[in-house]
Amino acid sequence: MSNILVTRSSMPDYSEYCEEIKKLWDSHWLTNMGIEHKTLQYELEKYLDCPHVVLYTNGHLALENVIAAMQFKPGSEVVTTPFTFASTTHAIVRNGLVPIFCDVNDYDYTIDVDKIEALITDKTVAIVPVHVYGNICDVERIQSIADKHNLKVIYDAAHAFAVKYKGVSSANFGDASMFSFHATKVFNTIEGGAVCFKDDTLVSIMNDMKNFGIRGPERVVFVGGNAKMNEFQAAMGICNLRHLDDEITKRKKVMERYRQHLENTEGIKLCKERDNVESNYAYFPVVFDGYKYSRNVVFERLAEKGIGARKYFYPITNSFECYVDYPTAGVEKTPVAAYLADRVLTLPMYADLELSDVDRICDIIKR
Ligand code: T4K
Repeated sequence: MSNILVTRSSMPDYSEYCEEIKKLWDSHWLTNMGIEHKTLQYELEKYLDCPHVVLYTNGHLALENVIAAMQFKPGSEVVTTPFTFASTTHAIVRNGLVPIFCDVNDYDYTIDVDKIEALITDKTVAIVPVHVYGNICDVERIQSIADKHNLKVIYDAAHAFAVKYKGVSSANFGDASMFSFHATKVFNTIEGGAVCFKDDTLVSIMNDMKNFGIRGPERVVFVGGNAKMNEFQAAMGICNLRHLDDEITKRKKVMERYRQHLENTEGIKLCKERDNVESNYAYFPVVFDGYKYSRNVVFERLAEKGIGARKYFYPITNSFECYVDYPTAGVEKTPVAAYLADRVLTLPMYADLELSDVDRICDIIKR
């Protein structure tokens, strides 16, 4: 039996991708906002129903750059959560800002909105919440807190591509949202990412950030870097976008099969979904609390059988070695995130995962 990993990149047919990149051999135009880049940007603005989508070479640089674009004073504080991938916290810190870790709720593992205000000081400039696993944060409460305290809201929406809340695309909440188009994501451009927003004035700065601040052959207006998406990445995105809705439908079937097996199992907790959310079924996290085996034992048993579940997200970012000297670090300050990190396992989830494989995975867990 072949190994099953936590996810498997979605790819178009080989011939479809070859057809899409054929024009690159004709033009020899490989990067710097060529035709594929322009087409993908246009397609995504339509798909996400968002006025501005700026493409990036990966999600992390997209997040780092959108935070930089806000031009916060160095040393300012940003309220965020540690139950996330390293990228979220690193993007804040690499901008010279101080992450203030807020706990998550034990319902859908997004930021606990009841705990945000107590963390706000006169140094706070922004909230960077994470739509973890594709679960949409309480965007209404977050916005009202931000409005009250005059803070920016930048969503790490790396997991939430194509998710809608009350019919509104996840690209449209807060001041900006970052998506990751990494190979492991519901929608991929091999590596890639985007910043999405409504504010027209952000367009030029986000473009300057990713292309050296170059505005014309003889004009450089800003000290930007290089974070452009290339034509091969964009071509992959154009192809993958054509099949995305089908992929999400297939993911839904995988999720339903897992739920049939695992729901109402003593000691196993499944993530709850907020009302009015259209999900992308990005991940299938399971929390082992009082189950007959610990998370780590289940992880090892699955691995012995060739099944690569993952401990997303363990360790949490406020326990990383690189943050030990930060006064705001320490898992004891975020007990729910610490509890989850010790108990959660994300099970294999991708569109082409066979339902019989889901049966096998659940059988191993239950035995
Ligand atoms: N914010 C959040 C909340 C994020 O989760 C991420 C990324 C970011 C920001 C930053 O976005 P990017 O800059 O990455 O665009 C993976 C991904 O590398 C990372 O993108 C992702 N989050 C994170 C949650 O997962 P690893 O170290 O677990 O990946 P890896 O290489 O172990 O791959 C996991 C599985 O995916 C493999 O077992 C098989 C499958 N896979 C992997 C690759 C690389 C494929 O099927 N194809 C592939 O090409 O970090």
